[in-house]
Amino acid sequence: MTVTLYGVTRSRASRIVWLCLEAGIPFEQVPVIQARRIADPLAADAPLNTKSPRFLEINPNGLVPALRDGDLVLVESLAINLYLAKKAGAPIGPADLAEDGQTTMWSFWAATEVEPHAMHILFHRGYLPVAEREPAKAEAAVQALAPKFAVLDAHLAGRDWLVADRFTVADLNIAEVLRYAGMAPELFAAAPDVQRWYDACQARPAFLEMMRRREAEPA
Ligand SMILES: N[C@@H](CCC(=O)N[C@@H](CS)C(=O)NCC(=O)O)C(=O)O
Repeated sequence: MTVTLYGVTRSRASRIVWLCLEAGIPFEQVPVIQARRIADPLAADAPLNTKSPRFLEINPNGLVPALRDGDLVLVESLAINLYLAKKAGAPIGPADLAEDGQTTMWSFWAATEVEPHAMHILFHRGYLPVAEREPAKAEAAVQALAPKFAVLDAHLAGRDWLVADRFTVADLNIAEVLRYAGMAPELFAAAPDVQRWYDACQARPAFLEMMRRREAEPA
């Protein structure tokens, strides 16, 4: 059955687009845009956005992505991907309980240990107008992420993928979170096995198609 994805691809909805393309899950995309990208999100002619009452009924947190699968509504991008991967089953999803534990573990690791710092790098090295950037915040985030990259690098030494010997939702979720740290090339340079694995993730046709769709959207 077709699932409905709420969120433009220039958001964390990218993660769900990649997963659906990778797993061959049919999806309809409702391009809910971030309210902060609109001058007056509540104006009568504003596009559907994260502050629109119609979207807040779906996700009262006012954040994209959200997913509808029949009567089920889910929010939180990495949890949505874990759900869809289990629905699709192996190879993208876990083949057994141990793999389920590992894919969940790595996804929580990315959400709690990596993403907050990666967001500082993204905002203070690229996203914010130059006058609003605080280089010290980006530098502190790089310092905080260096040991996390070292952990990932050690895990990937001699391995192609994070869990089992195939590309799974764990690789996809972690690669998407690390993309937000992309403006800190020094982290990748110090972790060659992370760089090798990251390049392999981003060479996948489903990733390239997701990026093509993302770049086709207005900036
Ligand atoms: N932990 C949430 C974070 C979702 C989130 O922060 N989404 C951003 C877009 S990537 C958003 O909707 N922001 C609303 C806005 O900026 O107006 C998840 O992973 O789904």
